[in-house]
Amino acid sequence: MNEALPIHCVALSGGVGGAKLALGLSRVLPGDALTVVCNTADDFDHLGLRICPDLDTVMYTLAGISNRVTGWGQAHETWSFLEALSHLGGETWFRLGDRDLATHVERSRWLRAGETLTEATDALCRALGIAARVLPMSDDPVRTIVLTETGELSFQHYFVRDACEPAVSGFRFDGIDTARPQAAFLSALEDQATRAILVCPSNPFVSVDPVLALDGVEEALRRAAAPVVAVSPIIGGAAIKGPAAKMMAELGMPVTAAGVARHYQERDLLDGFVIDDADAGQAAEIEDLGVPTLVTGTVMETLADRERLAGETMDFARGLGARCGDRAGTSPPERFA
Ligand code: FO1
Repeated sequence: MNEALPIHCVALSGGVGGAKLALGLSRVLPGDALTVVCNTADDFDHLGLRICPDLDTVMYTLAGISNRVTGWGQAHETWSFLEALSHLGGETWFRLGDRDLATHVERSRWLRAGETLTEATDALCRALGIAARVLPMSDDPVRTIVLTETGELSFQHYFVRDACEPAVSGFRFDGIDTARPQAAFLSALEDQATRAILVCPSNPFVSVDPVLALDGVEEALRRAAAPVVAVSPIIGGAAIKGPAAKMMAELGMPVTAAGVARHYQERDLLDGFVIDDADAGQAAEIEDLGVPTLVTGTVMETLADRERLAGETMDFARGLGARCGDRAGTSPPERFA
């Protein structure tokens, strides 16, 4: 990894897989060279508090306080609040730990004071000592509605209360028509200093698609001078965590890394795709989509795994940089020399 080149990276992230790669990126890039844009369509108001799971998973992971077992919430958690709530007959299906609760209370206080979600997130990141810039995809509300065989479900009802059990037939992002992409996010895509735009190994439907659905985002990705590289969340026909594989099967898609590449490439978004060694046999199929493919180890168990995959993905993107100049129809700037 050539440390000399100050590479500004914009990473789109949702869920646990996204946060893992975001951590790797935060370790191989200088603090001010990483912007992590988080899905906010999982957010919901619960017990009078605004809960922002994908922002919190990234913040906790970058701050080194995330719960490695569950993947969400904080480590060394205690549950006195939830216990007391249960005795009062309150809703406890969505488990809020005592430390985690402080984040929801503080964020809700900022929002009630009229601050934007960006400003609240910025304050929380400063308090947690996070060097990378963590942005919500939008300061306007977007809410994923999961269309299932038994009717519509709000995202957290589908994901947590019903444990992803109902078969999905589609998704709707309520608010998407009026929600604006967070301003610094959109300008980072257009910024000449941005040298890589990474789609983390997150759920394509409920973590990445809400971000892409925001007005102007797909267009900005297609127009970007920086290469757009996605890392497959599907390895060997399965997702490491979460319902992505189940959703793909229920939507009648092939549950493969190539299936994910096709999902993004049918919108002409990709300059590169990263798949696991286990799926090396699919590289040709993905290359046939016109998408150069990096085959490497993408399972991130250790911190070293996270750093290695982040470094390899950035190097892969840098190598593609020259190509994206062709895609944009302009000669590639010297920056990737
Ligand atoms: N996921 C669960 O499966 N069960 C929970 O009780 C739960 C609580 C929770 C609390 C705070 C938070 O930020 C996330 C939480 N999650 C829980 C995960 C959350 O539903 C997912 O992380 C995202 O919405 C999808 O990535």
